[in-house]
Amino acid sequence: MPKPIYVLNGPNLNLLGQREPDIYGQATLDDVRERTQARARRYGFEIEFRQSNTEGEIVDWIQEACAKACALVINAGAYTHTSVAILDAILATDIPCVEVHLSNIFQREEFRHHSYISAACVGVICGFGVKSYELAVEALAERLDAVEG
Ligand code: CA2
Repeated sequence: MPKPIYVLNGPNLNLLGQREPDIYGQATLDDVRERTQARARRYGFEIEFRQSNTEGEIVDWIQEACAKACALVINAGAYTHTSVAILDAILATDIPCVEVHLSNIFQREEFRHHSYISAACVGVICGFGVKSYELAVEALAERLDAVEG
């Protein structure tokens, strides 16, 4: 059994489905978990899905993922645009990381156009709602299969 793919979610994503459905859609974070899990299983992977409103906790989980996960998917929420600590944590791992966003951050306010963490990621997927997570897991699963045969 391969190590799981860690799927980490940042601040306020626990509110999904309850507020701002015009931007983030109707799906709840539980729906995101279920759809991402189902997609990963198709490729023979399990996921470890978490959400935190605390920057330090996310850093701790990235460090944990380095030892316990085969890959990382991260929606760092607003920390995407502010956090050198999360960038450094991802840079310190040797597992592939994909940055995801529900919304198309480039269609939104200027301050959302810059991501600190993209530089540490193998790819970035945004604008497809929950599907962004499914696409990330799919891309990682295919990449891991290609690397490990
Ligand atoms: O589009 C994304 O996935 C974001 O990472 C979401 C973040 C935002 O700061 C990024 O710029 C783009 C915000 C997550 C907040 O989620 C909410 C969900 C429902 C209601 C209120 C906030």
